[in-house]
Amino acid sequence: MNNQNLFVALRDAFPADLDQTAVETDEGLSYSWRDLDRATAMVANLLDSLELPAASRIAVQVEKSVEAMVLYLATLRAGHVFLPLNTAYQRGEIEYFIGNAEPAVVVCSPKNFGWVSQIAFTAGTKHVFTLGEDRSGSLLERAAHHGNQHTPAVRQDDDLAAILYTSGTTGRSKGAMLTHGNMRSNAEMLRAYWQWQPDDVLIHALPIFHVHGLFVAIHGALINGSKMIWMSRFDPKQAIARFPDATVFMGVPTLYVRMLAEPSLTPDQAAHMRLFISGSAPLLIETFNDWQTRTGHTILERYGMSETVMLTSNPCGPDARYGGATERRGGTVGFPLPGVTLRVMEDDAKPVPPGEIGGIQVQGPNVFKGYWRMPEKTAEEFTADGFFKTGDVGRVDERGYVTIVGRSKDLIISGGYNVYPAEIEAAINDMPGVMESAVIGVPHPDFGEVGVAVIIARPGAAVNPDQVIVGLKSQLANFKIPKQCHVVDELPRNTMGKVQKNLLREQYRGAFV
Ligand code: MLC
Ligand code: AMP
Repeated sequence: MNNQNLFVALRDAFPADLDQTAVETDEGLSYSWRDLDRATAMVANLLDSLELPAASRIAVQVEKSVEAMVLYLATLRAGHVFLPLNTAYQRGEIEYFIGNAEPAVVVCSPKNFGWVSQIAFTAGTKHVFTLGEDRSGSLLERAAHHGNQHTPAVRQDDDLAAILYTSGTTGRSKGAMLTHGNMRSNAEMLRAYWQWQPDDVLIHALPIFHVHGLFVAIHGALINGSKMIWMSRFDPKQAIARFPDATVFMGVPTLYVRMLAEPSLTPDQAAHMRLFISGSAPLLIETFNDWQTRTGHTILERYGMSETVMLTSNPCGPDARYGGATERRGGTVGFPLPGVTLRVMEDDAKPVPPGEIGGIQVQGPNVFKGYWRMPEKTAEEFTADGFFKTGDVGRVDERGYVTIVGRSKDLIISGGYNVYPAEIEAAINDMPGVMESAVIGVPHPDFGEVGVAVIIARPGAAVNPDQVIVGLKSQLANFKIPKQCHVVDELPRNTMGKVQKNLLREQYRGAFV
């Protein structure tokens, strides 16, 4: 039977000479393609030895390292389902994800073993391993006893490969179920659309627990047999210093803003680069223009989601579907990718006239299978004719370029991370003395957008904004913490009594810029 396991597609793209360098790290380590093949085999053999049911969830909260990527690939290879977790998540958040996903295996940083293993064992997880960023921990110790040959598990396009938790405007986080077919089709299509070249080298500077760093970047390089320059964390000086050795860079807008602040960013320094890609959050037109001026390169902006991997992209070369268009238009996210159908709808029901604004809906082989164990939520997010409602609001111009103008979901995107105000408000409202709160996103020069909390105290109670921040930090990932907290007498409301967040956004929009 034809094996549609994503790992097989990635492995098939390894270069014939397995001794070439596949990954070079900022610590000066080098991994060959053979190293990746053997290491993924050893970890896959370890997973096989645990005799887990097929498609078990493998939940992973570890610092970025090449071995963490190996664990991801080994999970695919063994036919299980990868569940990446942001290292910023705190106890309550992890408790929810593990309780909801019921992983068979949890892998955490050695320093977190105490509390993470307690949560995992309580939730019924049988195996907890550790993996440090310096290759320490029980995962690799155990894998070292296993063979370095492994036959990939047979998986079909529709089988689950990963679950990515995304928050929502109401209720708890939902696990978006992505299949081998979703990700393979997207990776193969992007390879062609972004015109990956045989000698491309990718600078990998993003975290590997979300779509951008884990799928778009890693799959992009691997499915083209391209080397990666691996940065354990983003440093603008270091990234720019490596431009002469690389050709492709992928980043969220904050990464571009930070590199623009570096005097070393010059056309000469960027001369060897072929392609700069931005996504996960809106790229300001100033950043787009400044990048062009400072480097001579035009950033290619694209748009995607955890639920769909990549949806649209500005052209890399001429796009025959759009009259051979080559222009990368700042402020737009380009064209629907080949195979993706995108439509803009009014009230989720009828198409808007061309150029008009509405809700963006999509369909394609990249669109996820649904939310983990939430059939009602899944049904709510799809239309009767099978389109996924992205929650993004936009328009398509006469030339076919898609522009995102806003979101119907109450969401803040800060430095490329999603922050759902409802989650922060719920945590604030639970604090002593708080009557009500509203969290809004306001412009920020570095993160693009950040959260600001506006709070009303109960009559007679005093709420200390600093205490609110301290309280939130103990419960929530650091990037979710509002950068300012104001205690006020009242919140603006409409006639129905609903808080008018648009007025609050207006009031605080100058807080950081
Ligand atoms: C860090 N901080 C943030 C933040 N990142 N605050 C708001 N938003 C963020 N994104 C805060 C921390 O809480 C901390 O505050 C302080 O900044 C320093 O933390 P740090 O960890 O040292 O920050 P730094 O390393 O500078 O991180 C910034 C960053 C990082 C931009 C490099 O946020 C990042 O890697 N972002 C990329 C996110 C990403 O990959 N998104 C892809 C999603 S996929 P304090 O107070 O604690 O000191 C997706 C789909 C798609 O959206 O289309 O791709
Ligand atoms: P996530 O749930 O983390 O995958 O985030 C997906 C959301 O990020 C999308 O629904 C968009 O709102 C936003 N997004 C991704 N890429 C872009 C982009 N290029 N421009 C504007 N918003 C984007």
